[in-house]
Amino acid sequence: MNDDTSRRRPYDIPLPTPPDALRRGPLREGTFRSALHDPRTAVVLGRWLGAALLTCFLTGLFSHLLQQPPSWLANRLPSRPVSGYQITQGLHVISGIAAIPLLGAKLWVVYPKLFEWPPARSVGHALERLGIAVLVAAMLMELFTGLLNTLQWYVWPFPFRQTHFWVGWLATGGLLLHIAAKAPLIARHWRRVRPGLAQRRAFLGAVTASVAVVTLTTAGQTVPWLRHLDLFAPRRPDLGPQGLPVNRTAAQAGTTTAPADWRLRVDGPQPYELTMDQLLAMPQYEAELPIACVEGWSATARWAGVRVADLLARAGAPASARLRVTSLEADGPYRVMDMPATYARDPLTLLALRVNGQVLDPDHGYPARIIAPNRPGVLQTKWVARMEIL
Ligand SMILES: Nc1nc2c(c(=O)[nH]1)N[C@H]1C(S)=C(S)[C@@H](COP(=O)(O)O)O[C@H]1N2
Ligand SMILES: [Mo]
Repeated sequence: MNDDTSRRRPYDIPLPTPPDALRRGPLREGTFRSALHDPRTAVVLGRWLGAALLTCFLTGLFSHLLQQPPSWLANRLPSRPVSGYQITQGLHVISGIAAIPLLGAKLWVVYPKLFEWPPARSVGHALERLGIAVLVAAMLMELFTGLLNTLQWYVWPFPFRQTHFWVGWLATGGLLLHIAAKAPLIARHWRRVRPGLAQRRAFLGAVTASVAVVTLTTAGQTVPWLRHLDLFAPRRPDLGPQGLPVNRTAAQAGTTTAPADWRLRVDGPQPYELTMDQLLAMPQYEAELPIACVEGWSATARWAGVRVADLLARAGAPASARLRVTSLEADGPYRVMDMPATYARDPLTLLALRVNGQVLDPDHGYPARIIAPNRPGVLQTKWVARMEIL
């Protein structure tokens, strides 16, 4: 045995090459002729795609933490900046949509590698290829479910949020391993070599143009000055009753007519009930706040109503009180919402009774809804019936 083999690590174990008779169709030498199936093009696209996916991952993580914080974090979540979530979730959906043409182009550049010969040179090489299969599957799954979610099209039997969360970790972990495995190759092709390939410039130009088109025609759902270019996004932030879009209508929630004897019930050390007239007799405050839906649209409105902090104080709650809000809705994933203390005591957090100068439309939560700064739209509970100090 020579020194070389004795120092061989397990993943270097060579695998036999299958017989050449199997080398047919795309497996033949020289099947793929385009000069663009090259590492430099893959590296340039990889940089853009990596930046988009990293943005997606970090903003997605933030969104999950705001929606389902672990208990140690719940009371540390910030209620400022007011439009924090509007910006991060806008970025999440914008970078996710931009990643679709980037991933398509990147897969096209590297797909001849699928037909590499021999299929696996060593155990290490086989593992690397397996890792890439998982990475590609996870990314496709992530971008596909995310895109369909922005269209509110839930065509799968599994819960969206949990799946999107865990597959996101899988995709990001796979991406980091891929970058580590390819580090030497990436380093070699990081810098531009002159003269560049005219064909590559044209290809990358076309990819940039596709990214620009899909971004500019959808980002208007959250970026006001792009509103008029918003051709393909499912929502126009200014279309809907009272100039605001609606996700779940009162008809869908079965709350078109609030009961005539509606009262807000507040449970705590000193529980009480208030009629609409009594609520209106309390000090009223205004707040200009966005609704930022996880699906990527957002819209800002002028809300008016009673401070949640005042309602809690009246029930004898301490300033550190957390809150549970329940909707009139009979069922639905957003019927019950928990609110950490930072939001509950923020002077901008309202039990809103009016929007843009009018009584709330049934679709926006009549008789009363929650509106709080820096929170995902799913937690801005409509048709409020009850508040409970936890
Ligand atoms: N009770 C209840 N509140 C709810 C919902 C719901 O389904 N039920 N949907 C939420 C979602 S997903 C969003 S984005 C906002 C949308 O508010 P809007 O319809 O007033 O624009 O309301 C939230 N409040
Ligand atoms: Mo939403």
